[in-house]
Amino acid sequence: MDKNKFLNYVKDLDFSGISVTEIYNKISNAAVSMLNLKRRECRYATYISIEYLVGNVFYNNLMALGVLEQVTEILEKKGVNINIFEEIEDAALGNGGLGRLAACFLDSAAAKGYPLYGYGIRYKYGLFKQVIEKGCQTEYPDDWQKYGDPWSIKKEEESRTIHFKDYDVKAVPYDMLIIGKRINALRLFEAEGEKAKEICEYLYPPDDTEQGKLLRIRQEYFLSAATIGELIDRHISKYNNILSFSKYNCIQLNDTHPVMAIAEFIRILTSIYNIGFDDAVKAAKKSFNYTNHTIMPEALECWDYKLIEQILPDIANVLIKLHNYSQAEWNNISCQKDEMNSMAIFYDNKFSMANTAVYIASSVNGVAEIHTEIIKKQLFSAANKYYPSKFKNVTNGVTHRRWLQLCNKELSALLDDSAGKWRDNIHLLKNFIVSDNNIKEFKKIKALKKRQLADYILKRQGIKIDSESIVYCHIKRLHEYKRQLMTAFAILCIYYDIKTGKLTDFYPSTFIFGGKAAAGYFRAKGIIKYINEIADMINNDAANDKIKVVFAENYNVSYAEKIIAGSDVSLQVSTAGMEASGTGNMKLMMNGAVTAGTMDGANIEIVQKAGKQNNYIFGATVEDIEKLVGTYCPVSFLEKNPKLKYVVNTLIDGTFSDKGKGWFEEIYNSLTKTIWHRADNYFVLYDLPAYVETLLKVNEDYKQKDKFAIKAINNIANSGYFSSDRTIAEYAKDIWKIDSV
Ligand code: 26W
Repeated sequence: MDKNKFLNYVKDLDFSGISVTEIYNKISNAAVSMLNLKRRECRYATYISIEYLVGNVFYNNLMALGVLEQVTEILEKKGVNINIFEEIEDAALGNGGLGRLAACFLDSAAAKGYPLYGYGIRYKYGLFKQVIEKGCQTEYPDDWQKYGDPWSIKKEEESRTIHFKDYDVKAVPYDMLIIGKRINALRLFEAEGEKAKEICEYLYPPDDTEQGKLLRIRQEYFLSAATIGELIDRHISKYNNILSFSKYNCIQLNDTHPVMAIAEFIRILTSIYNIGFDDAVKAAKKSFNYTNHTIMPEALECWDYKLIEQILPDIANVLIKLHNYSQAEWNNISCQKDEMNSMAIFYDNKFSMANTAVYIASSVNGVAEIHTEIIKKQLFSAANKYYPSKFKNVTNGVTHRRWLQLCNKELSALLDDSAGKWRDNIHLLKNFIVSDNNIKEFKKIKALKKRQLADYILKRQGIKIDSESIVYCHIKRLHEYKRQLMTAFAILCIYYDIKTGKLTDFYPSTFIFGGKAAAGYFRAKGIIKYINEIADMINNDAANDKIKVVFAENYNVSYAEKIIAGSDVSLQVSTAGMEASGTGNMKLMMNGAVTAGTMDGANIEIVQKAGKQNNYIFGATVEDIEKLVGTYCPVSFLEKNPKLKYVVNTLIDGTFSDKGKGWFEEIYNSLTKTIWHRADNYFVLYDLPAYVETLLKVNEDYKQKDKFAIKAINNIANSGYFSSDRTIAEYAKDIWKIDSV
């Protein structure tokens, strides 16, 4: 079906008596029937990720097909507002950072014509739906398939069997088409079989029990083996020579979750193609690359030998052989014992998935300059010493098609006027200059997006915000290192200064939090409750007309699009050295928010590109923290700051109640006592005074509306670097060696 036939089909649709979901499926199915996925005769890159956070693909795909505007008009003539499909919930097959990045990469690769296919798991339930009940996060299954999945094509005939020691499962592929200059696919495997159900039921099932760990291992192997098996079979059927595999394929491992793909690859070469172990390792070294996304120890997977051996004995054997092989290699280059232990694949009866990846991968990259320096100096310092050419930085990026063109079409239109063909060549954003017209137009557009955001929040949560106020947003997964707690304290500091009359001319402000806490993360859920308690107190204070606090419920890709377009200030306040990169910071920069943040992750590069004078940097740096450790005493720090002490004491003085859950006292203790972490492990109290000062400076500067708009325009003009089009071009050239067709 071609475009005109598709549009005529939509025109002829009779919507009477059918549901939004049915209309959604009819239009999507018709669009998919227009497409066909044909693989090319060229070198491919394969991206393996345990999670993809694709969000609502409907608008994105219609835009990519170039029919979004016509469909919008056709529906309008039929009395249907295309926004009704917002209720089709996001396919949240990811939990945040690295899963959304994977989705951006696939979008950019297709848009720029690179042959990049994604491989993942088709979870029955994606990341839980967050409902805030009495200020607390409650998790509900995200039954995303109840809306149908019209953008995926089931490929039953390409199913394959995956063997565990105790049972087999069938991996059934579904291709979600990724539309751009060329059409690629995200291939998601669904597990079928009587015991298979649990394997693709939930994303990241809890892995604190042995059963949970085994399930996680099964998920990771299921994905790895289905992908590698398919890639090898396809290569053999086309070239009939396993040793030319790396000439036509390269594989990017998205964090450590798919690292068993390396062992599976070697297992197949040695046991099926009778390739010697030495040659199989060499072939693996030419085929795999690894991206590290975090230095948090809890995220660096190490699996007990006995767990792997219990369900995947062959994989355990390969990993042991690989360990011995690597130790021999390191002996030959006279590594010291402690260096060999820090690089060891097998150590303390556990397999280190990160060390396995670092040993085999020909490229190991971090996701922002500072992060890559940290993994070279700390996490993988020995490997960096002996294999320096392996280590690269590829700073993250986000697709500006979703995070600017789709979510802010008004700003995109303004950019069309002054930045030429920026949509296809994002570097042209540099032509978005500061002019009277651009200042005027930008202010109008930001005001409009704020009104739209206010309408969306009112409709979705019944909370009214002042769309003339400054909108600060702190939107990201709840984690202590991201310091949502510090923002909560800063708001209280400002609120109390207004109450006591110390702060008189504070410009009305709205603080929007958004993000989910991992279901088992006790302290993060306590922080959500604390934020909601603060919101209740402040929002219901009749005397207060200066501050509003909103916790965006069930923050997901669609909600993010609205908040990002409507925000003035992007709060990026992680403890320096802990946020590998961040990607929300880039999305907000593209939409004209200034960054109030610490020198961490990609914030550093954002400020480099847009200029310190157009952003607000504060807080301890990585170097400062290295000096502070061992000398910093939060309790005496509080004694010296009575106002901070008053604010922090609201956790335990009855100002707020956590309904007896013990959250608030536990948070208070984490700041003031050394429990399993040192007291105030993330330097929340230490950076708090500077944070409050920064928020007040932003507030003061905002009153000069035109000067503030100039900062925003400079951020937008310098945000092109943070498009995933640039990121993908770097991976394609420096790591994958693939061409855009
Ligand atoms: C919120 C805690 C957390 C930390 C790490 C959840 C999940 C992880 C994953 C294991 C890794 C991950 O998602 N890291 C994030 O990856 C993004 C994309 O590269 C980065 O922008 C984030 O800084 C990083 O935390």
